[in-house]
Amino acid sequence: MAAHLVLLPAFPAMAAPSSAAAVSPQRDGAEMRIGTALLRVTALTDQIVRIRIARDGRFPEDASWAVPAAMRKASVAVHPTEDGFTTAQIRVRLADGRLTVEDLSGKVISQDTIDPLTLHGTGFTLRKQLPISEHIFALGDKTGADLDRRGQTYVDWNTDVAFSSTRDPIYKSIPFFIAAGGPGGSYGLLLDNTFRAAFDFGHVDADSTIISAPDGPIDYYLIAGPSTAEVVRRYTDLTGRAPLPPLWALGYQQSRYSYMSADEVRQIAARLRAEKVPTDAMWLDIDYQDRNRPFTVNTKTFPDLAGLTGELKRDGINLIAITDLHIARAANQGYAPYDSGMAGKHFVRNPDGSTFVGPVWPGPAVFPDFTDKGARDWWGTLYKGFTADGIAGFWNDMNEPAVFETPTKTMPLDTVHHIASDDFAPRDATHAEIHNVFGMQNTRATYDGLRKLRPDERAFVMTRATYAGGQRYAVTWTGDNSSTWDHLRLSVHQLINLGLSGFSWAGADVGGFTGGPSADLLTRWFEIGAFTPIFRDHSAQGAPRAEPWVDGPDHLAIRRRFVEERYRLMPYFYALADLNARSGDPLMRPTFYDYPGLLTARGCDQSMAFTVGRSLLVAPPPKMESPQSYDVCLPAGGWFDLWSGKRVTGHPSPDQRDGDALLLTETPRLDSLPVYVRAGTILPRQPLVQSLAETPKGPLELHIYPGDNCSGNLYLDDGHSLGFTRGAFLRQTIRCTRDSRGLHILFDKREGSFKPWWQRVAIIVHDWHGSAKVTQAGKSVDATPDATAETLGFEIADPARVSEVTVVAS
Ligand code: NBV
Repeated sequence: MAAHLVLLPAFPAMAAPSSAAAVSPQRDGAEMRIGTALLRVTALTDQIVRIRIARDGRFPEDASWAVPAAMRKASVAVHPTEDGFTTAQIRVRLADGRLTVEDLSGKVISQDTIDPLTLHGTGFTLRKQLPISEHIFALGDKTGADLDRRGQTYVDWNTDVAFSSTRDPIYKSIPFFIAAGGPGGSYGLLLDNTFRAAFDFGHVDADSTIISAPDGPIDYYLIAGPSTAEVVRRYTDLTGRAPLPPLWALGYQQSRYSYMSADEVRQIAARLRAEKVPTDAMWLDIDYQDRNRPFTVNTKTFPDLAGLTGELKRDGINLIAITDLHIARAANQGYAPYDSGMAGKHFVRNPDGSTFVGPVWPGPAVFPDFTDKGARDWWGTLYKGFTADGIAGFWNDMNEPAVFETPTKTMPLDTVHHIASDDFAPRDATHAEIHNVFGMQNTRATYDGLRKLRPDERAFVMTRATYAGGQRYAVTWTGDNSSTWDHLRLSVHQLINLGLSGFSWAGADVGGFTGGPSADLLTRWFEIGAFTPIFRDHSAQGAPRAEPWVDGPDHLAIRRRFVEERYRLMPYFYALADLNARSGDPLMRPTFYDYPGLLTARGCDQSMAFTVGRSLLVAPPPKMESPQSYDVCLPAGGWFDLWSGKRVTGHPSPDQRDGDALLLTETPRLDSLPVYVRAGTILPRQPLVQSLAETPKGPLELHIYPGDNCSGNLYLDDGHSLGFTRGAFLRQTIRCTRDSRGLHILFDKREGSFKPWWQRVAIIVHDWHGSAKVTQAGKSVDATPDATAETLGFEIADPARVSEVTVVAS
């Protein structure tokens, strides 16, 4: 049975009367009465409208954890119409008590069903039409058989659970979905309600999207596209963007629950270096602590944490430490987090006013009241010791919050939190309201604390639980997955959907957390993991080891090759990171993000394919264990094989719906992963390093894959400070065009003051046959054709200024 029906059985349902009164125009929207309820639509921008329904005519307070006040206060003037209004981009109709959003040509973007609102007690249900052509995405990393969520029902309730591919709810609640493929294009819907909300996409009723919550405001945002990319960008305008992470966070990261001592950490680090697996971070899980108490160190096994971090740092490895939120209830034992937290009244309370105590890793524990800014500020100060010790980043786990020895896995719903934050009126709130934002506010406290302690450094926080907008404070990972092929497949869908939900920085435990991967599975996971935003190998206590070398030299060699490829592609990844921080475009995307025709492609099994930026298309075997060949859909325009550098030719698809896409038949091989480069890409690469802290030796490489709209981006800064916000960065677009005279490579004006590590740039033109004459500012440049590789290569001085290079066949 659908979860939303299970959730709301206690109240007699009451359909709001559909005979609506007249629409009253407002400067920035319109209002309409529906029985005793009042519906208000406000245009925040020309493509984002906010819909609030006051059940008794009075709106609840205008405050939000997801949408910062400045954005909620934004508005544009609208043009009133008979049944609603228009903005410069969309038309909003409020006829018969139903909300319809159309584009200006009259194509429906989103439309309520008949009788779209039911009020039941404190709860409500909203119904939207789900046209046959619509597919559903985002909603965080919720599980499912497919990337598309259509036909499924989901509940938002942050839950600590070692999940399966059908399990819901799991750790995060991001009540935002994208409907793509409808008549008016893609739209997004954010339900800004922190209670246990439910979403049903055509499961209960094949033609309806049903949204419900047992309590809280009826408050949601509709974001028009028409493209999915525009929806995602606007969603991150609304809820904020993930900040640019430190460069090292893009490198390979090695973790385990747990590396038990400083010596073990040293040994693993030494082995990574000896085996030449490039690495930038290592993680300390709970066993580095004294009796599992957050913000302590077991000084027997980790006698000199500062010494260890310094040593690793000199070797180019950053140390990240877990700091769970459950503070041990350890009175009078010199445990400062407990003593200072109690003194400041910073913990969550029982209804009778006493401090709530629940068992977690340290035994009886107390829980910081993260919705109170005072408690958040106090929490932030707890990082002082670790930042002084040189710990580079922090891991906020268990923040659903997980509580042991209770069937609900969390605290009772009537536990009392205090809200004193943002533009909320100060008040107490029950856990039923706060549960889903608890983890997000935990990461906010950590992030803000780190920003204060190291004001000019980028803060790196990773979280398990979060809510819409949480991308402003932390990166995330998908929690306790299993070492199965099914979970590797699932992880691709989870990471794509997280990217569409604002969480562009996300990873899944490479190899799987529980169970221990087979050699083949771990190898394949490294291959795919190398193209995911956060690339971290992690495994559970008691599970077989999962470091890259565990299955012998042949597997290690393949895994190393993929880690190396990630490092060589770092200039491309970092330029995507910069774009992401400014636009919201995720790094890892569904193929239809940049190639909308692929949304409905049928001639190929697209279920594992994804793009990294617009230029790289990664196409793992859709049936992961099967040796059977499969067809990859390559959108029109031409593609190159990343590994051979050569142009690939596909065959036309027999299915009309595939548009102009070509199909390419691939046969799975464990030692390779099909990755294609869009024709029209200028792909930056760098010489191999073992750590991103190392200065690469040699020239920057620019690989030119000729094609339409040919361009590429460079972005660089010091990789760790906020200097880039003050101009200390390098940003440059490079374009290429072809005409009867040959190929022209144009270096645009460079922005920013940062000086690059390279003095020379090596240019490799792909799909080049024969010799050539290359000139730059009238001077000829030596160029070497390679008949086997079908390339032309030459080197120029760093093109810091606007310049043009011309390549003419000779
Ligand atoms: O801190 C231990 C683990 C951690 O390794 C894992 O990644 C988290 O998802 N943590 C959960 C606590 C309990 C695991 C059984």
